[in-house]
Amino acid sequence: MNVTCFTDATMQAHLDWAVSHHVATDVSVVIAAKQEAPSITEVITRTRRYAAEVIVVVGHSTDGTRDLAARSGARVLMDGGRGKGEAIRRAIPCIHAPITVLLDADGSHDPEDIPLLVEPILTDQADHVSASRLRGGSSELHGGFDEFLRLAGSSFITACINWRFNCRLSESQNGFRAIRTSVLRQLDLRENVTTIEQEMIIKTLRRGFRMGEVPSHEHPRAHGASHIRVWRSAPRYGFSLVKYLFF
Ligand SMILES: Nc1nc2c(ncn2[C@@H]2O[C@H](COP(=O)(O)OP(=O)(O)O)[C@@H](O)[C@H]2O)c(=O)[nH]1
Ligand SMILES: [Mg+2]
Repeated sequence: MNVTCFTDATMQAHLDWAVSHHVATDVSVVIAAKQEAPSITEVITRTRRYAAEVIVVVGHSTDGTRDLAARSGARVLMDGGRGKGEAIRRAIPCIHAPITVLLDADGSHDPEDIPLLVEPILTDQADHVSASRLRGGSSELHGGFDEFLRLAGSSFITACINWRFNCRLSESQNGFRAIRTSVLRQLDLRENVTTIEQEMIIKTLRRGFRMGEVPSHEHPRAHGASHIRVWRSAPRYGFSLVKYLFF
C-alpha cells in the first residue's frame, strides 16, 4: 500500500515554509489549454507565484488563447491536435524544474493549492500527488446524467486501481497533480486524450513509486463547456484501464 492522504495539521504547518523556500523555484507548471481565452490570463497570473516556469500547451484555438498565454508570461507550445493527453506529452521534454504540476486552464483548479500538492514531494513522502475532488469537493461532478456517468465511471476505475494495487485512492481522474519530473519522464505516457490521468496514476503505482492525495476543490469551469464527450470517451477509458492495469 503506497498511497497516503496528506491532510493532517502537521502538513498545513509546513506550507508557508514550502512556499517561501522551494515551491517557486522547484516547480514547472504545465497547462493544457484549448479555447480558454476568457480564463487563461487569470490562471497563468495566479500560477506564476508558485512556479519557476509556466508552460501552456495550446490547442489550435481560434479565440486568442495562444497570444494571451504568451503575453501573460508563459512559454507557449502547440499541441498536435489529438487531445489533452498529447498536449501534456508534448510538454514533458521541455520541463526544466524537478517538480511538475499539471493544472487546467478553465479556472476549475486553484493555483493556490500548488504548495499543498508539492509539499509531500519536497519532504520526500511521495513522488506523485493528485488533487482529490472526492476529498476537497467538486462543483462540477454532480447534477446531470453526464455528471452521474462521469462520477460513477470514475469511482469504478478508482476501485479497480485500488483493488489491483491494494491501495485506497479516492479518485483517479483529476487533472490537477504534482509529480517529480524524473518520474514523469519514466512513465512513458502514451494516451492522447484525458485517459492520460489514469495512465499516470496506474504507471506510477506499477513502477513502485509513491502516490499521495490532497484535498482540493474543483470549481465550475469559468466559461463555455467541457471538451470531454463522456459517452464517446467511455470505451477508451475501459480499454486503457485494462491495458495499463494488466499488460
Ligand atoms: N492543448 C489542449 N488542451 C485541451 C484539449 N482538450 C482539453 N484541453 C484542456 O484540458 C483541460 C481540461 O479540459 P475540460 O474540457 O475542462 O475537461 P473536464 O475538466 O474534464 O470537463 C482544459 O484546460 C482544456 O482547455 C486539447 O485537445 N488540447
Ligand atoms: Mg474542466
